[in-house]
Amino acid sequence: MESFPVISMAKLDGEERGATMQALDDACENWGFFELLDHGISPELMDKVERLTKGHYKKSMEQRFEEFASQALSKGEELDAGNMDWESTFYLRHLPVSNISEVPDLHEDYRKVMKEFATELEKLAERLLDLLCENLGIEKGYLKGAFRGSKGPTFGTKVSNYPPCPRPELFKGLRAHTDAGGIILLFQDDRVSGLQLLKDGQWVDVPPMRHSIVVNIGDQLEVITNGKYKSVLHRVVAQADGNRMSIASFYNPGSDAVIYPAAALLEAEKEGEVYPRFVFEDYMKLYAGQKFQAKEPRFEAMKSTMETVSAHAVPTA
Ligand SMILES: O=C(O)CCC(=O)C(=O)O
Ligand SMILES: [Fe+2]
Repeated sequence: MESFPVISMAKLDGEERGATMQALDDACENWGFFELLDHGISPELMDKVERLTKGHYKKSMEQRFEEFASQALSKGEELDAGNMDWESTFYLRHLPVSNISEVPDLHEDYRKVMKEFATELEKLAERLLDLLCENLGIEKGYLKGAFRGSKGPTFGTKVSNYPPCPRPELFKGLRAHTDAGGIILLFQDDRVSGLQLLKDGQWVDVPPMRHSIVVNIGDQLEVITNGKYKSVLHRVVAQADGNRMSIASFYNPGSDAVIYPAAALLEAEKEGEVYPRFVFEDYMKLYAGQKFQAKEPRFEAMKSTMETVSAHAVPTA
């Protein structure tokens, strides 16, 4: 089997640009995932983010998780382990409006560093969207524009720790799902593994690599690219040893952005449209209850929502 795609962004500036763009296109089309090196976010900043995230977990999250864990483990037969995730998380929102100053229990240094990290990730996400446009043969800025809505994109970070699990055969770190949004940038632990994606019916490890950023395609990019790029199922396997840090940042459309396949990517000869047109926030409402289910019925269900929207818009007088 081919190995997991790793792309050095430094090569985009030299004579290897063509081959690198090709590797990026191949990763988006055939893996839905790739790992970026030389992405422009400084190793010093990443080290700081890691140190403060791990410190915050110890200080403010670990005890709560251990209470949850001991309760879960003591439930025995009653336990519905198949519907649980062995993870400790909290969320930060950056766009359209940051909530970092309101999230409780964060040290001032940590707030500052996460803000700085988010700014860097936002730039990287937008740079990547333009590289995708180039590969897709659509106008530069198209994807950023498609995400814009009336208030710009939604951008947020899920900070997770996957603590060691004494019963890894029973619990998942995080159950299999595709991501609902646009493009996802992940800073994952460089020692403790666990993230896997489904490729050709087999679970493949996303290898830990120091100072890399793992990128994956969400459902919205699948719709906009008319399925040329696809969101891919992934999961986190609970580990018996080690605490895995994962900081996943979701660069998503604005809540009122209307999402639909780009006209340039529609295939004229195809009967009927496979992908729907909908308002992003309606998709998220549906996803909230169906995250761990297949995406295809979600796409199907969204097909009726735009008709409802236009029916509301018909003047009644
Ligand atoms: O922790 C990870 O590596 C992935 C997390 C993830 O897939 C998610 O939060 O959607
Ligand atoms: Fe995910």
